Amino acid sequence: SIPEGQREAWKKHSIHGFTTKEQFENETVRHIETTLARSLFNCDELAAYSGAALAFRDRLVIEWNKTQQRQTFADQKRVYYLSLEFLMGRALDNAMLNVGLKDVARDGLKELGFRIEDVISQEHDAALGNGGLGRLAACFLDSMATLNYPAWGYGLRYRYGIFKQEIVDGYQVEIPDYWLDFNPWEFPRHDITVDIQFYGYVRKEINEDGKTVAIWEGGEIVDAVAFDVPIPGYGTSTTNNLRLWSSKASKGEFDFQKFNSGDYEASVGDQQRAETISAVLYPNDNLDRGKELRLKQQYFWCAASLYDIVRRFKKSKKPFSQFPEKVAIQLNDTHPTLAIVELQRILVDIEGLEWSEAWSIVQATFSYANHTVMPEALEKWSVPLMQNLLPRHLQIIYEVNMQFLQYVEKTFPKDRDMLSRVSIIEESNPKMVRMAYLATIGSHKVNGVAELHSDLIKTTIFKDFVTIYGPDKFTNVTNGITPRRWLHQANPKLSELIASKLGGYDFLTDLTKLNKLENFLDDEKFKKEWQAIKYDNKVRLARHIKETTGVTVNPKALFDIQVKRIHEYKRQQLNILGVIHRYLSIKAMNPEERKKLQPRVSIFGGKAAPGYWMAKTIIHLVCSVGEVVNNDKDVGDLLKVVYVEDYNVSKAEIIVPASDISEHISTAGTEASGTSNMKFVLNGGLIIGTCDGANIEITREISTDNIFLFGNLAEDVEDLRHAHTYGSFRLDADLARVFSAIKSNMFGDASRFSALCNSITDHGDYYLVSDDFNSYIKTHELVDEAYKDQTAWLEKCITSVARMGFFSSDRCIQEYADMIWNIEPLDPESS
Ligand code: Z2T
Repeated sequence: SIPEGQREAWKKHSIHGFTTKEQFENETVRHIETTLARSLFNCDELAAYSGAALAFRDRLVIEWNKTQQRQTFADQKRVYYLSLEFLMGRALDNAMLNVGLKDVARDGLKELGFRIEDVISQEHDAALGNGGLGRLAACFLDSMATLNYPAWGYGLRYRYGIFKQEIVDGYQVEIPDYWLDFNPWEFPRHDITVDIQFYGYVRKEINEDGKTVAIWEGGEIVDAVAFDVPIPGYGTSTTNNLRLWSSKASKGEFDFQKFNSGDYEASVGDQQRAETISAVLYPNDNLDRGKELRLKQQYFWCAASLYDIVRRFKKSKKPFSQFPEKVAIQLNDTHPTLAIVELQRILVDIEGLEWSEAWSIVQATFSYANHTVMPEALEKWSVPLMQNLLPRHLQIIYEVNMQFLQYVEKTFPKDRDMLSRVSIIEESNPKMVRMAYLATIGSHKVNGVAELHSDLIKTTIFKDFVTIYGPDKFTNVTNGITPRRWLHQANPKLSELIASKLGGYDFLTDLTKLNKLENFLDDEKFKKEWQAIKYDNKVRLARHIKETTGVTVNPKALFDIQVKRIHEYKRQQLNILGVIHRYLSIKAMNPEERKKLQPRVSIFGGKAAPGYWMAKTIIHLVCSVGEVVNNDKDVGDLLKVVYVEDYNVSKAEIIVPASDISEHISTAGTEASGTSNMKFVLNGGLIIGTCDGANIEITREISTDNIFLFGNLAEDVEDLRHAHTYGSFRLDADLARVFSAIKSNMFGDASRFSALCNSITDHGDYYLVSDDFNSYIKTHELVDEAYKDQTAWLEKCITSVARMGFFSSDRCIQEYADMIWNIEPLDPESS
């Protein structure tokens, strides 16, 4: 650090960041003219965005540095949130709001000749995630910073995020998402580079103390380079760090030797192979494909993060026995489970701790959140694959397993099958490592993400582990969303209206304060304003739909929205088959009957995993139905069907505030939580949904009067499926009529949809589309009926918003901090 004598000079020049409009304009123009080398003659909206982003970045960096110093000095326990996905979306708007200078920026940009909305929309989404799991991680970062927790995120810096989706002739086309062209929000830390080893072999050696030690040698080294992203809290100066690792060929390695020996091409090849590790996000949501490169990504990221965490701890000179008092590591699903093995390896092989002492430290450090019970999503790695890539880690896994099984055998001597059921190693061909079991055994707490889901994991995938460890190891933390992005940022007018009634914006940091809105249910002016805001939001979405699809939709119609990843379990097929049913009904009506109908716009959006053919077929069916319905003169405004291309976080900020009703209609017991359900209700839309995931708790909070529930219950799903496979499958009569229409080529060549239809009619209807069809249709009729009474509808919406306080990610992080991580906030004002 700088010697005492020179510190005055430093302090004199230390940057403080702008607070006034004047200063903001000054900083923005300075960045445009110098950092970007542009001028007022060639400053377009992108340049204006870049300048404004750099001005705000400067402000964030100042608080970020202070926060890191404060946290180091305070020497409190920190939490590290390990996630392979962080679905951040745009940063500028969020930074403006969180530091409380959006109005300043709006006025400043206006004076410089720009509309703030146009400037904000120049930014490319940071889309390092697939869906709910990645977006949850982003909401958690926002809440951890807002609540002043000393917390770091660790992830991978993918060169390509989730692909961009184009719809071409009604089919999904994937375009690579190269997003790093201009990213002012990341700071390369070339000085923070970690060597990561792969392959090789393990040698046993007797050391000076006569102890046998394992030495992992040979193989290859790849460098992990840190890139840091500042995470500002809302209304606090706390600015936490998200560290993303990027892969690079190691300088000291053989590529260099090849280079020197003249084999330039081979050296470039090695370079590229190393960079491949962090090149691309795997585009699957709720599916495990077991690819070697994915395992490499996981180890690369876990090893770099663990090295970093252990290095930081060692600086404190404390004994490792105190590690769990200073470090909590949260695993976002099983993707980072190798971190458990890596910490055990560091403690035993490198730091020389006894196995059992090390293992106690590991268990006390880690906790694991499960996000699905769907068998095809549970991670398993082939033993031969792991043996080759991570020979020492496989040995450690076998040792952990042996000790665990010995304990189980001793404790439950009568249950002969228990051992094979709970073994980390599945005795298949090839053998497989069951990552969810390893994560459970290596953690002190395991949680599900909504009550139903947490109950389900205890009775299904982790049933035996509840017997072994007792029920207290398993807990529930119901998911939440950040009200900053999902109310204040996405729906500024509604946020402002609420603030005007509640006397300020305190509800943004204590969402339960929304309950006071129920006092205004008789306030006619308030209700009119509320309604007008919803209408404006629908106009905004209608404009977006017109611009991107060419379809004209009437904002006075009921907007019915289903946007989420396309998956059979989420049942977009149920939705579109229901839309076809509606279309056929309209066609069968006379003009008098049609007049009585409630006009609707059915809006779909979401990406299908590139290899998921059934999901792609569902997209094609939606687009094909839209083609026919939208051009049918008989139908007009009564029904429109729209597919919104490339659904992502920034699109969600336009779509979510514009819904009248949204669809959360998964087969009961399949959607662990769902989080968009919370976003829609918080923005004054109602829900049609199944008794699944967080829908159940939303219902409990807002009451059954304010939600449209339908369908079979989770407890009955198994029996229904069983009945299907034993020949009692009955195709619903309305659904049969829909299938006949499809088969008549009404929506184009029916052969394109046969696999989809057959999955229901001939292959067991695993997701119970037919079982739930009638109840779904009937419930949509109730929706139409209810929407006719606009006053009552509006009151349902307002009442629901008032009761959504529970679903803030602040509440959720509070629960993790108190019950799982055992960490305290560090208030920047009180130190
Ligand atoms: C994912 O987005 C979710 C679960 C996964 O299990 C994987 C991915 Cl990529 C391995 C989702 C759940 O489907 C959803 O219900 C939940 O709300 C979300 O995670 C966050 O918990």
